[in-house]
Amino acid sequence: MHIVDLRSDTMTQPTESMRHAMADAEVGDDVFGEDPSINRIEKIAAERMNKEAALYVTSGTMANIVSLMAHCQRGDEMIVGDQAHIFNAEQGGSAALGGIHPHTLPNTVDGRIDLDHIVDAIRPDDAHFPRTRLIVLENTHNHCNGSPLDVDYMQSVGNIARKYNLKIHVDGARIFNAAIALGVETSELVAPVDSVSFCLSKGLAAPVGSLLCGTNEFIARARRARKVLGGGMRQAGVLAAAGIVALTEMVDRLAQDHANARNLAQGLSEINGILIDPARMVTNIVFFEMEHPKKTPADFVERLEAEGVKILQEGPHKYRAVTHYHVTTDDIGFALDRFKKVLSKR
Ligand code: TLP
Repeated sequence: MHIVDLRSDTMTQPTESMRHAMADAEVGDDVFGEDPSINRIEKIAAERMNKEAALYVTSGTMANIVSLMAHCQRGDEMIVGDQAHIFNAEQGGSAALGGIHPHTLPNTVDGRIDLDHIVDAIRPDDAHFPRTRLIVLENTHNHCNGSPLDVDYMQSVGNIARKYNLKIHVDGARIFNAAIALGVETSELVAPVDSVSFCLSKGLAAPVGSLLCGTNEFIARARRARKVLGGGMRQAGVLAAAGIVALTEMVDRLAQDHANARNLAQGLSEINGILIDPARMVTNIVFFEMEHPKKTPADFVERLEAEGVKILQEGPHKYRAVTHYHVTTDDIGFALDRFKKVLSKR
């Protein structure tokens, strides 16, 4: 049976060229700094982001927690959007592992945090308050329709951070999607920030791995945090080898995923009962809701899956579909047909 798996771009499988690169990878003990493939991917990542250094870690979650721990001391506060992955979907690791207090501010529908809200949230020096240390952004913003934050916005937050002596971390799990959607260099997008993490194992199709980039001094602290979290790896170059292919061969094609997502969003907007603003879906993530939730089959997701289309339910009436390397233009037509079929039978 033909399956179109739109649950996440994490469903991507390593490409042939990744599998070959993994088999041929030169490796060493990375805790000793002696894995040539890890050293190479860290160099490539730092260059791509125009930062001094980079650190290879297992996952987006590890990149984020390591970064927060390297920026903040216990009892410090970070300003973070209420829809952020770091706040909602990483087990509260900032508090649980880092002792870092999250100060949440509302995210707008396009993944921003209002600039005035950020300034108002910065704490004065007072023994009652935690110390504001860090601003956290997410680009693209997963739960805000996969929206990219543009260069102007990044610079505006950068200006605030400099004025108040704060640091900025960007959860850039899908930062290349942002750069491609905006038509800018990734390095330009992250120029105003102190650290950026990005994932190899989402739209770029590597099996595992994320990178954290920043100054030499910051990455040295992050390397210590990675070790205490059990993230020191040995001959991990077999993994990095796939990541190098991801960075060199898989970035430019993300534009195709965006085009497919646009078509999916447009098609969904033409189906009776589905609520979506297709103009908002400009990367590979598509969110939609149901106009009449009570009329929606309770087993909507299961019925769709039985028809060969997998999506994720993200709220009582909210659903997510994500395009990626294994979703073709024809698959979008197939998926839209199945949506119509399932919803016409309610
Ligand atoms: N997001 C995943 C899972 O949460 C389900 C997804 O399917 O979207 N930052 C952002 C913005 C993310 O979307 C994710 C993963 C992470 C961090 C965490 O990355 P991993 O899963 O590698 O720890």
